Amino acid sequence: MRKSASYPAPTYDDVDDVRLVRIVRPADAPQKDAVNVVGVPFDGGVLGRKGAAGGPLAIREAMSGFSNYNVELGESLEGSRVFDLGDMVVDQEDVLKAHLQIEAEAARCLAGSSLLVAMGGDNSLSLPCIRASCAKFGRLGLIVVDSHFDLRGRIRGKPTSGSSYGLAIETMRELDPRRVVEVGIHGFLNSKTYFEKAKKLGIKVVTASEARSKGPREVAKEAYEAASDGADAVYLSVDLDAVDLSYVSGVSAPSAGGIPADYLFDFLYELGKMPGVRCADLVELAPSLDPTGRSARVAASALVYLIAGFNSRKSRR
Ligand SMILES: [Mn+2]
Repeated sequence: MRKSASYPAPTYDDVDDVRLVRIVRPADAPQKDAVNVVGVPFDGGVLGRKGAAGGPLAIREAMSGFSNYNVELGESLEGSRVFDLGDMVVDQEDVLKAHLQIEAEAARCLAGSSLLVAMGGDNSLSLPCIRASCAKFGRLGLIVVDSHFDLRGRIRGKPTSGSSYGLAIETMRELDPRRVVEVGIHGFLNSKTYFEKAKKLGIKVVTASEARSKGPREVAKEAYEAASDGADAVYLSVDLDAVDLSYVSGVSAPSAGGIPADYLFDFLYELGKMPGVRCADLVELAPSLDPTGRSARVAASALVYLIAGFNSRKSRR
């Protein structure tokens, strides 16, 4: 079940500067040759601080400040096909129940979508969305942007915001860990055990410092090559906590030493162009943890860069 999304009306209308929120259209069902976005207001799986249930609404509100043209990229979104399928209605207490609801709804939203973007919500929602993607596409590649490996097992029998990629690899044969790339790992934020687990599984790890020295375009290209090799589709999972806390403090686990916001934007723009990227999530924005609204602006920008990349795809399935 979903409930429809609402966007704040622009404070002004100028025919020579169409606001982005005039371009995003509400839709009951996923639209073809389009980016479809769907909100997942759920934070029942978060290990740390709650607040991510407010993410989808805050991203929509932040988008109301945007125009449709980017001078640096030379990209216009006027006339592009972007649809908002609304917010999933999910159980807020029972993670297992919520994940079943998310998986079923993600499957419905993926049908016919060229690119589906799930706006979280906590990072636990990546697991049911990856499941739905495996069921739809078959062999999956996975590109993750995150400060953390998120390779934990279940805690007290339940998945958490720190277990999505570990449990996805463990439970889905469609997801070969050699097609998994994790970008943005840094700081005193992970254990040696999980790093060794990543290496043993064959996951490609690109630390934040490696990512910075190579640059976003090169890292996006290499990550896509690895993730799409032998895959039917690529899933892109973006935990906003990979971005340095000077830009993004409104997440459960803000990180010092993360990638800059503009790095994430360029990275997502490049991956948005890649035809194999069919499903993405943007998770962990917890607007109540950042009253300045900066984090929500970064999250909304990240979404728009991904959409702009998609818009310049040559072929859209
Ligand atoms: Mn994380």
